[in-house]
Amino acid sequence: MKHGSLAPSMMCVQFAQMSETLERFERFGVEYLHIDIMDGEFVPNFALGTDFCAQMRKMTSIPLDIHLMITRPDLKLDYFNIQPGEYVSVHWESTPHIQRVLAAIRAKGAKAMVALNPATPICVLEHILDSLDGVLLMTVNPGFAGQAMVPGALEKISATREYLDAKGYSNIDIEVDGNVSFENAKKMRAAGANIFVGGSSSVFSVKAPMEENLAAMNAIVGREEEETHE
Ligand code: S6P
Ligand code: MG
Repeated sequence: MKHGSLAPSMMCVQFAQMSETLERFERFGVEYLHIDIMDGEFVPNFALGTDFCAQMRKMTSIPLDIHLMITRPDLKLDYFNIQPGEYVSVHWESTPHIQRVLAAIRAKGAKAMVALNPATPICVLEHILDSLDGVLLMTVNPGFAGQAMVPGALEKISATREYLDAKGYSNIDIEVDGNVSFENAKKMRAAGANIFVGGSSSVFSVKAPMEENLAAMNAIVGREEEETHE
């Protein structure tokens, strides 16, 4: 099985420890920084924004994985100065023009992903398969860190992987976001996920030092120790 990728959720970072944290991520081969953008409308919370993305690009070469939890992302994409090689997820529920915004993301040289809330069925993928680099499956209702995985999340991951493979789209990534704990991540990987958002239940868990959390997640997603350490 091809190894998976880890994308720590930056809304969980201790801002006072930003430099050390990014240095650790680079040392442990973290592949993406997951940036939660919330507008207080699509989700009942505010989180990171455009300036935070700009700061991260200055501080590290790890590509951003921008998760837009905002209404009408098709009208706001240009706010984000999206760079080639970044991942950008837009919620299927957030715009009547999902294909248009996915195409606009690709036109910037970025990877286009559709995000699905837990209750959104996977049949909505049918007519956008050619426009997708990935599917972000929410395994909690979006808005907050620290929630429990919703019932049926693992079955939805398996069903999505089977659906994509059956349609001939094995290349489309499946990212999982929400309570990707050490225990859940193993099950999510077995179900077919390959990008793992690490938040308060794994990378940023206070139960162990961050180095231990990163090493444990790297092992779970299938990255070899020697591949990631200096
Ligand atoms: C939730 C957001 C997520 C969280 C992540 C936190 O709306 O999209 O990216 O930051 O779920 O992880 P955890 O382990 O606290 O659930
Ligand atoms: Mg997220």
